[in-house]
Amino acid sequence: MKIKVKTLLSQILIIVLLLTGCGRPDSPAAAGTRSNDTSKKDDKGYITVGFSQVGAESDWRNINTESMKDSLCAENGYDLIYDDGQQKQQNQITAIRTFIQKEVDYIVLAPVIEDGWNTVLTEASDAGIPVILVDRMVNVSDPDLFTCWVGSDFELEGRKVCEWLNAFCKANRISGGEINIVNIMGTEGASAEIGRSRTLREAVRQYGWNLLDERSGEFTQAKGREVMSQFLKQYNNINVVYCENDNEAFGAIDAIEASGRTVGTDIKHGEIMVLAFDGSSDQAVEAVRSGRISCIGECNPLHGPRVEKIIRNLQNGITPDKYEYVDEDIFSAEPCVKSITVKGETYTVKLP
Ligand code: GYE
Repeated sequence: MKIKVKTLLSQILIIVLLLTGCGRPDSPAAAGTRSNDTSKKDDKGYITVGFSQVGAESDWRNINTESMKDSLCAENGYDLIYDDGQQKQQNQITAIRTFIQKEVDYIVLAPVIEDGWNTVLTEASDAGIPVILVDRMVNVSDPDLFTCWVGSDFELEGRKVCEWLNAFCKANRISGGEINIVNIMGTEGASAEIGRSRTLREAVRQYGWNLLDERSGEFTQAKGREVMSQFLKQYNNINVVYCENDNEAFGAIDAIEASGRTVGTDIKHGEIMVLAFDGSSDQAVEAVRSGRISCIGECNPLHGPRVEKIIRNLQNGITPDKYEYVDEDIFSAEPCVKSITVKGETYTVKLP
């Protein structure tokens, strides 16, 4: 009899705990919860997200990964499946197919390059899984294959840096024909590479600079160093290097210094000017402040909270903007250029 009372009491306790929601320490916080809930969640109440990241090629990327993991965390109600694509599209396609098999609620994709996504994104769409793009863009036949995109305006970044160089030349009475520039491109076919390279080529035509050569540094420090040492062996008149991210710039600086040259803005007296993008790491901030990198077009990696907000909105039936561009600055310690104007918009040049 005693045992039966005990069993009854424990059954009542279990029912009370279940009704009050206690006794489930692994329950997520209230991300997207609402009464009359039609939003997506797994049995435990978590929103499952598969995130296919490009890789770990740069400081920007590592900060971006941290930001995504911090925002799509268990405390915010997410079960995140993270996959590092190691800069290979095929790995990313495989990851997406695994996410589809696992029936995740959302797929977040940072695509390594723009082309080649039609098939796998059609598979995600057929499975009814929304795809949120972050950072780089895809080039697909039907824009309905993804829900929305959030990232940077890479052409604007490129224009800003080129305008800065043009303003620097004007201020120092350097003619366009005296500029001998090499481009260490990012991963070919990636939105960040396409936008930043395109705007450089436009500025070259517009301002009469000499573009001596362009080669990919794949957004890594090691490749940046390798490409810059090849350039230095091949051309003896380089006075500007346009690096499509910070890490390539660090590698290029190593190569320049190893060849016995110095980096800086005094190109009339043999220095090589280093231009870059991102400005994400302490090392990049230091390089701008000390003048080793003359100008950086900022690229903001902190997309985690933005993606989290998009998912929360979707959970609550709110349609996000199809394209969301983030605001960014331009950094330099060189005092002769205070501001630059691109397409009628003026940007103050800042110290990072
Ligand atoms: O500039 C670079 C990274 O796509 C914006 O990728 C991103 C770029 C960033 O590897 O550092």
